[in-house]
Amino acid sequence: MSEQLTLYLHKLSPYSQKIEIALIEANAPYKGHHVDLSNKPEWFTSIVNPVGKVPAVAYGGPIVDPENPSPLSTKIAESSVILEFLADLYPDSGLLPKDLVLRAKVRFFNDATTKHLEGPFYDFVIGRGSYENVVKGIEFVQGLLEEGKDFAVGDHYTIADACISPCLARLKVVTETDIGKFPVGMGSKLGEELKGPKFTEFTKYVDRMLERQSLKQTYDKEALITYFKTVFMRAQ
Ligand SMILES: N[C@@H](CCC(=O)N[C@@H](CS)C(=O)NCC(=O)O)C(=O)O
Repeated sequence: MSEQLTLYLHKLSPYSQKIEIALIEANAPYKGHHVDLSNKPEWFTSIVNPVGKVPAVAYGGPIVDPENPSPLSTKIAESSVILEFLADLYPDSGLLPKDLVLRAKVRFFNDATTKHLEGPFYDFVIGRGSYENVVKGIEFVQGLLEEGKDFAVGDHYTIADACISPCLARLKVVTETDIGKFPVGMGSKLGEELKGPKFTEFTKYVDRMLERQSLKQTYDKEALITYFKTVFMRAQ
């Protein structure tokens, strides 16, 4: 039996959401604790994650108040590291396939989607990236998807799906609402482009991922839209 696991998270953080999704997909018990990033508690940076970012995990040790973390638990940060840790902790969950080639494919998918889609997309949303790079990223990801398969890699849900899903949810919001610091209309234009025949495989994959219970359970679309409106309000 695994030991206690406390996940320090922020409800609007896509990186935190990757971890919550993976935990739910693995049917793993955990305690989620929300960290106020606008007023970070001292104990969080001094004991849990010196970098001050969520997600972070405290694993093992006694069961304690999350705001008073035990020195006996192991603290782990960085969503990519935590995803792999969960896959190792729950080897029967299928979060990482047993087959070595498929495992490598999962890791490549995560590396590629982070670099080619997540990075360019978040840059685009904050007004520092280009539309073309987002489209290239989508093309790249689509190129990794195998026709007729439901998941990113192989025949099961893996950390590859968990890793990309929060970004897909935000892509959907941006294309539906046109909220972002890019020039007016570019978000909607991307939405229209994604409806075309060129991106059928990608769009079908997005729809499948957004239908997962683990995604729905960890994602408050209205709260995200409200947050995006506040943060990415364009100058008039
Ligand atoms: N590379 C990190 C990124 C984590 C990250 O940027 N988290 C943001 C929330 S989405 C954060 O905690 N920001 C607070 C801060 O930087 O002060 C990961 O994958 O875990």
